[in-house]
Amino acid sequence: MTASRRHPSLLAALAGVVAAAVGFAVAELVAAFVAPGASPLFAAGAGVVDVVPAPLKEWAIATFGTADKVVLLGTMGVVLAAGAALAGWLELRRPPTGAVLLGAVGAVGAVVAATRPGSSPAWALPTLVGVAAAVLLLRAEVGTLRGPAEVARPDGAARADDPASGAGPWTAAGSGRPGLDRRRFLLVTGLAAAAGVVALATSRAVSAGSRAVTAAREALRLPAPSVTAPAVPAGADLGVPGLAPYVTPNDDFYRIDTALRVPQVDPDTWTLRVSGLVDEPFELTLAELLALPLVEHHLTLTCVSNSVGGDLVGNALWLGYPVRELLARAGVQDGADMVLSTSADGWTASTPLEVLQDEERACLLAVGMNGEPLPAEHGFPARLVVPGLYGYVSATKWVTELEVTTFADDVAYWSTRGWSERGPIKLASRIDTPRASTSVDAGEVTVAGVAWAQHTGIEAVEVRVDDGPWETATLAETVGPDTWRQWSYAWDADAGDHRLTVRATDADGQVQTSDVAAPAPDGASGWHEVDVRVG
Ligand SMILES: Nc1nc2c(c(=O)[nH]1)N[C@H]1C(S)=C(S)[C@@H](COP(=O)(O)O)O[C@H]1N2
Ligand SMILES: [Mo]
Repeated sequence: MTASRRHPSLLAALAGVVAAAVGFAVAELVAAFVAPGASPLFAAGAGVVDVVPAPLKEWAIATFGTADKVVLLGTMGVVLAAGAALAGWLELRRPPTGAVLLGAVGAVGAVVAATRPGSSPAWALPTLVGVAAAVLLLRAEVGTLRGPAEVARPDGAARADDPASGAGPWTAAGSGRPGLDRRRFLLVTGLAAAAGVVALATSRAVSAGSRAVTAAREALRLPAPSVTAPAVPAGADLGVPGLAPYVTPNDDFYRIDTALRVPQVDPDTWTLRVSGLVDEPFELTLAELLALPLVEHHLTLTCVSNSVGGDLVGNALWLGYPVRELLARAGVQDGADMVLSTSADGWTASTPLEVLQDEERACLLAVGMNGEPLPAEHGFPARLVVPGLYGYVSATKWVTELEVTTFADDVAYWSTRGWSERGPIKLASRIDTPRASTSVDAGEVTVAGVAWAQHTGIEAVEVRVDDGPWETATLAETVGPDTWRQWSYAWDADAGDHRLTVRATDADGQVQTSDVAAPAPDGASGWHEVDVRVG
């Protein structure tokens, strides 16, 4: 007796997993040719992202931070592997139910892939080919497991010598000779797995699209700004260890979006369309955009999902063209009050028209971030940045369209999922050092952090130790009201457990509220507190 005689169920389950994995690899290969976004795991993941209820998504962002995508894909992988194992087992016990199960899941996946925003019917192809491969392989693999013992089954469910069972040519060879089955099984499975690895490697190599975009980005030379940003004053960065730097390096800049795979937008074919309630809709190419007089501006982006004390906030030097000029060129018609911006991957944001038309506000169609073309994750080749509004209602990455419309007529991506349709950034402050739950030596301790009230500006930051009085912190310099501001406070710390609390006051004299609010629906509020032990 071989292992397959004694444990055919286990081997059948393994067969299911291998068949599904090879199917995915084949689908990846087809996707590399059809469209990168059509890769079934990513398309299905994107579909999951869209249907997951908002609270669960918030929980995932809060719990896993920027690892949320890895967790999602990992979870999907585990669920799919379990389903595939079940399909293998079913295929052994009740053929062809396992194959039918695989086919049905694949059909759903194909529909999801083909109906994603920005997809075409062709996007079903990778999944369909992958599923066909998985089904054929599953039948072949499980066929090697069905020996004479199965032939005698009273329900006749699995007659290995019956060609109608579709078990394939290996069955006939294996069925009459116990002992060969297992070797056959391993041969078929091993060959299939090897083919899957080759398919996957080839798909990577063929993913020339993204490599072409990477190369195009590296070759792109940004023009010099016609309006240069004021130099960052030396006193803007206090250089305190543990304190977020005044300007956030691109690699450290937080990333939040719904895209499982970073959209690869070809800068040579990219256009921005300005449409809707305008006299003269028009399209702009990247070459045309780069030929316009560009403006440099420092501004701090913040995500509405940022919790009190959180790090979904970053400050950068942006290079771009004022959106108000684009709107003026198109000629905005009466009655409009909103601009719905759309990205290459079908995401949308609703930004109040008056904000974008404000002469005093540097709302930019940005192409540069800290002196380089936008990194792919941050919207290459072009995105919006708007001082004073949370990213979900303003900062569209990979932007392709600005549609002038009304809040009454159009609703943006997150506003249909429980978030407020308008999102002004709330006044906030954060303690970066000392970190929560750490120990510091008694004596002078530098407490430091950042505070932001984009477009209004920070006027004061105060720190409180335990229930003591509010003490005024020292503010660092800043380039202007659109960025965060560092602060520090020299604390004469005595031994024991202490709680540090921070609050800011904006340039309008508004004191940061102690009212605690969760991020949904329009941003968190409350004071950031840090518990430290002084030893
Ligand atoms: N295309 C697209 N743009 C998007 C998003 C998105 O999901 N898709 N998310 C927005 C949100 S919620 C935020 S906070 C900012 C974050 O920009 P960053 O990733 O460059 O920090 O991008 C905005 N732009
Ligand atoms: Mo966000």
